[in-house]
Amino acid sequence: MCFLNKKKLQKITIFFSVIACTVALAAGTLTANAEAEPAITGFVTDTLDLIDGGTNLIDGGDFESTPTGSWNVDGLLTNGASIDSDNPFKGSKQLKFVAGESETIASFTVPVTAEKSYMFSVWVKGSQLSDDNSGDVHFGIADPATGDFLTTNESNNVNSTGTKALTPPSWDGEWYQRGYIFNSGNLTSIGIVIRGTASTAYFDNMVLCLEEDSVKPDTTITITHPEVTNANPDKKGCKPQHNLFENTDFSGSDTAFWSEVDNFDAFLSIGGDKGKSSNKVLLYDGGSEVIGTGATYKKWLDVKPNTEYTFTTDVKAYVESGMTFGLMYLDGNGMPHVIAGDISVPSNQTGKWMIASYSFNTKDIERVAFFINDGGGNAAFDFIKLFESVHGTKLTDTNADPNQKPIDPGKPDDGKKPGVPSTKTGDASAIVFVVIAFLSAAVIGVLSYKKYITRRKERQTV
Ligand SMILES: [Ca+2]
Ligand SMILES: [Ca+2]
Repeated sequence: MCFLNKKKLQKITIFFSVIACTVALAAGTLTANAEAEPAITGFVTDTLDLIDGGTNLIDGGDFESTPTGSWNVDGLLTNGASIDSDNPFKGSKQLKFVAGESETIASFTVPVTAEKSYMFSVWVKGSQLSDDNSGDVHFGIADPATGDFLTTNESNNVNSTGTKALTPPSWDGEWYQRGYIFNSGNLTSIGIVIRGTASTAYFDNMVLCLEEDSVKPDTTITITHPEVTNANPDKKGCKPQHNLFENTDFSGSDTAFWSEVDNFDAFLSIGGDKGKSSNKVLLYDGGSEVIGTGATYKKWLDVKPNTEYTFTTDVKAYVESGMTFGLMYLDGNGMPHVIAGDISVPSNQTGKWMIASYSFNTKDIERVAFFINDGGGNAAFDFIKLFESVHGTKLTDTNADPNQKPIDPGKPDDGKKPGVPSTKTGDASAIVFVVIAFLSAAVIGVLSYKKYITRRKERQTV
């Protein structure tokens, strides 16, 4: 394609365009049988799903079972990537990529037909930025011979010859679908490459298919959302064997249930209550400011659908805290929602053990997460419970007055991420929270990674 049909360039570059076309034609004449270069042809696409009955050229792209081909090769699995079950997007497993201090490159190849248009897509989640995670993962289709990512068809333009890779669009710990359309050009196999330095990201539902087999993602999967059935259940307690949480008074030495979860090390630890050091609790340290990073800890648990459960926890804010917590779930399209609302300790209740508790029906949901959103300040949790309400008993294991009315969890707010407080009409503190949330987002957005790290280091020395 020569420049002559690019209208905006036509007038000013007409002379050079003629030369460029002449050169291109001459080259074409000299290499009449040359095959086309592979190239990305559609960076912005909404057809990132495989049509029903279509063929995914990546065997086991959901990473649920180990197939005989495609990704199950040393080039991928011994180079920073592994199959893990700590963060699945769908099902129970996903690909986890952990890049070390020097650049890590994981790849595998897939046979393709030359001169065909293909769609590549994957769900990706970048871990929160931290001391160990620089947010540097990039991935996409590469030429197996060179390892270079494909260029866009813009590369025919002398002004743009760079290779193009995809990145997680955000490092907020949420899943996003990324992908593009490309032409295989002269390639009969393509490389799927993930590269990065000092970064962690997760991948699931990876698809490579002919473009004609790609369709718009179905965003119309509807579910019946969980419903709060009782904002102050009588039976807030249960026997240990009915509690889905483990080591819920934190006295046990095996802390893996709580600690082997993303973001635990960022702002959580298990240690003595500041008021009574012999009582082990889950300690939240979001620094001395009321504004935190907005990062979220999520401990996922399997639940039965259409079943009533009760959630109860002790919580104490040592100082005024912007930290929020509660239970969340994902809808059929993978979007997060909060059951009831984000719970926060009222500022006039600091320094005292409070109870948060409500009962809800799971409806279509089979997984919920206990989340803690890093909103700043210091707090502690103890005796965390989630149990089927039929097993409910009087609450006896609590640091608080068992007859205390639980903290109002507020209203559910569909379609928002946990940790962004909902606005309650006429509630001045809620408005303050919203301002804080905006400030928090702005702070995170503006601060560079280095400033963020400096801030966390400063906190650690306080
Ligand atoms: Ca999966
Ligand atoms: Ca305890």
